[in-house]
Amino acid sequence: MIKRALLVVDVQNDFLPGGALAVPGGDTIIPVVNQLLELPFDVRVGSRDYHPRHHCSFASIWGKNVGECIIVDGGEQILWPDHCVQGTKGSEFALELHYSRFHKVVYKGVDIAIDSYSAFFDNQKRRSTGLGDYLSQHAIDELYVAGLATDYCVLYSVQDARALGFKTTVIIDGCRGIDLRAGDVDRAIDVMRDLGVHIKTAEEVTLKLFPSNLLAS
Ligand code: VGL
Ligand code: ZN
Repeated sequence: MIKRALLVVDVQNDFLPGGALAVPGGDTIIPVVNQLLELPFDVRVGSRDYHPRHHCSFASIWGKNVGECIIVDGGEQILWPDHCVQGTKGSEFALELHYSRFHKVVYKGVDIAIDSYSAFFDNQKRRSTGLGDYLSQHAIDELYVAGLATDYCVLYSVQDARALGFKTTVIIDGCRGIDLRAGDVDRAIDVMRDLGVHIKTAEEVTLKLFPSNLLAS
């Protein structure tokens, strides 16, 4: 039997319209993701971006502008507004998200000195979140990914998933991107396709994997 996992990346208040690092249309994926969360994937995992108050990815701590790129500890770092600070409302899962359906939640960006876009590893590949081990323990073959943002945390998570050998599908109507530079989302999708990632809609995935669920809804 092929075992399949659903990974929902960073559907948190700060990434929704009105949040500190709002992803345009970020809220529109919630009904799609909630439908996916009803499906009988072998495991359903959520990730949370979860930064300490003075995290190195925040423009505010460097006295620089949001969107600037600097070198931190030898690596490039795009500077963001303060977002997903540990213990704040902005860091919580979106209220309407059916997060009680997650079997596991992984936290990323928790180290003050290094950012982590991927739900698997930080940007310098120094520390793992435990997601890879968790999926291996459950003998997962295939990973289905939705969430925010297509051109950052979804892209980086999917790159690591491929590197770890998971057959990977991005559920495109369950994702929205930032497009800091116009075309970033389209480029991210091209990069993922080149890695052999399948790009599918929620309906296509549901029909293929769980046809009886589609008829029932
Ligand atoms: C993200 C920028 C900074 C994301 C997180 O979830 O895509 N983007 N931190
Ligand atoms: Zn972040």
